[in-house]
Amino acid sequence: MDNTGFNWKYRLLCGLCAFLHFYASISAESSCKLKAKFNLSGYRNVEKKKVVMGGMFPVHRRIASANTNSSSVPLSLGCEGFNFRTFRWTQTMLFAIDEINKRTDLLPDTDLGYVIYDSCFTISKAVEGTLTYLTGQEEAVPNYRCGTGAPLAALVGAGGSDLSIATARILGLYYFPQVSYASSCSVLDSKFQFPTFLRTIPNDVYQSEAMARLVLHFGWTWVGTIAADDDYGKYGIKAFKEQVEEAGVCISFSETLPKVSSPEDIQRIVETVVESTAKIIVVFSSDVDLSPLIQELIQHNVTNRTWIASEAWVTSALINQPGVSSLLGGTLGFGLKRAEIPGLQRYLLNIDPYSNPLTEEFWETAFNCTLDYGRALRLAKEMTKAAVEQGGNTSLSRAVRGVPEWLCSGKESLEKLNNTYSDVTQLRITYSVYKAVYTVAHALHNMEICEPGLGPFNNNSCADITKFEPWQLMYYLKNVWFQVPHTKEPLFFQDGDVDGYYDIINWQVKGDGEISYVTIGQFNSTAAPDAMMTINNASIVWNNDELETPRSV
Ligand code: TCR
Repeated sequence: MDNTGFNWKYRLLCGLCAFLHFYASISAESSCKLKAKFNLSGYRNVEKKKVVMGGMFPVHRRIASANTNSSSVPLSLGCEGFNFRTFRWTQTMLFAIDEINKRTDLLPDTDLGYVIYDSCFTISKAVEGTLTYLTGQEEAVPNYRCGTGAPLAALVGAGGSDLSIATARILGLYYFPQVSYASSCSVLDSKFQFPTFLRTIPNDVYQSEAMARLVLHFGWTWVGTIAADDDYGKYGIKAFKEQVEEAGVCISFSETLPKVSSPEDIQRIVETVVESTAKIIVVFSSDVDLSPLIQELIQHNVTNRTWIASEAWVTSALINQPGVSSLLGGTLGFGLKRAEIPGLQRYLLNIDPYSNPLTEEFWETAFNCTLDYGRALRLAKEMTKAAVEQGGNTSLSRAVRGVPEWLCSGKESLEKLNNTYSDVTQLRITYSVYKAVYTVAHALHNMEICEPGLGPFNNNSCADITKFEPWQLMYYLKNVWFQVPHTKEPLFFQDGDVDGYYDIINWQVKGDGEISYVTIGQFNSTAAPDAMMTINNASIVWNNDELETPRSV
């Protein structure tokens, strides 16, 4: 246990780990009693104040299919499809909180705790999580708020824009701040609709503009577009189209990717792509929604296209799978600012599989095993049964002998696994999560160090960090200015938004067929209009290893 005196525990709600509550050393009879215990050893044995921060991440890809039977009590649905990339984001939030709690110059008298929710990439789960967070109730009861315990700071989240739009509307009612790391949709800039929404990811208006400039830069006049069926895809592609059409570019086709699995829709899009004469295809979508289409295009041996990637899939391991190079080699796309975060990889690799149900699920999915002896025995028995049906003999001892095949010890080596989770070469959204956590910490810090009589509120008063109002934290968030640790990047908001900066990334196929991401230019919204985009044409490698710019038809 470290000398910050914080000892974390989790609570699992709603069975299938739909929400995970991690609380600061709570003697957790109920979530209304956020009583922290303190480690009184060491020199920092003064009782610290505490504040709880919320985090929401799409750790699973979808909710399990709904039970349509209306004759029994409806239950909150479970989630499926574990996502290693987004789980890394979750762990990065914990890493940042850990770093902050160890510091003596940032929030010296306050410990940060956290509550984390899995939105499962689904609006209903995000709303459910928000209500649970606000009310402190396991079952979300609006308008109910626990009277005691540590105050809640902002919610870091929620992931995709459609989720954040839903959560920001609820949080906005209470003037409760939300700092998003991935919701880039342009509608979220409306302070009228979303008064307490801030983000550390640039607004997509910049990305759409950058894409349009890219198309015009290469003189392409005929392009196809594909967008996800969500706010990110629809608004992003709309802004792109408006700008290129104004410049005389024609849109050959506009397709929308299905949100729920639909092989027919995917088939139709494949046909459109194959039949179209457009060789340049712009895709505004998350990797999760795009992946089924990419798999199908590979099956159809589609080549000779140039893909323009939006930020959400440009460095995604879910898309960049073995075998994609003939389809996607030469892709150009936009990536957020990348950073190195010292110590993060070590932290990720040192994860304790037993610390909570999400880490357990992570471990079991990563190593394709179970940590539970009883479950391993059950699986081994089932295998023996299957063997018997095929004429073998069965016995308990045989089943027991089969257990090691299923059981994992929790000591397996993550390092050897080479999983996206611990890959720290492309920390872009991850860096955005890191910035969001520091943003909240700096706002709280400024609140903590406020001098009575010199404060920003009524009669120059200060807010009390042990019982502040959400709008008071909002004041500090809006006015935050700090340099992000390690990178020294200055961070501040202008109407809740940050500047638009992107790396322009080219997918270059190496000798072994693997793809490397090569930065061939930048887009910077703060530069003069004709200097916003810089591209080094000569360093681009196009599809089929061509060095010459492809034509649009
Ligand atoms: N903004 C998207 C969601 C998103 C995302 C990602 C999801 C972005 N980048 C990377 C998964 C992985 C950017 C939105 O909906 O606003």
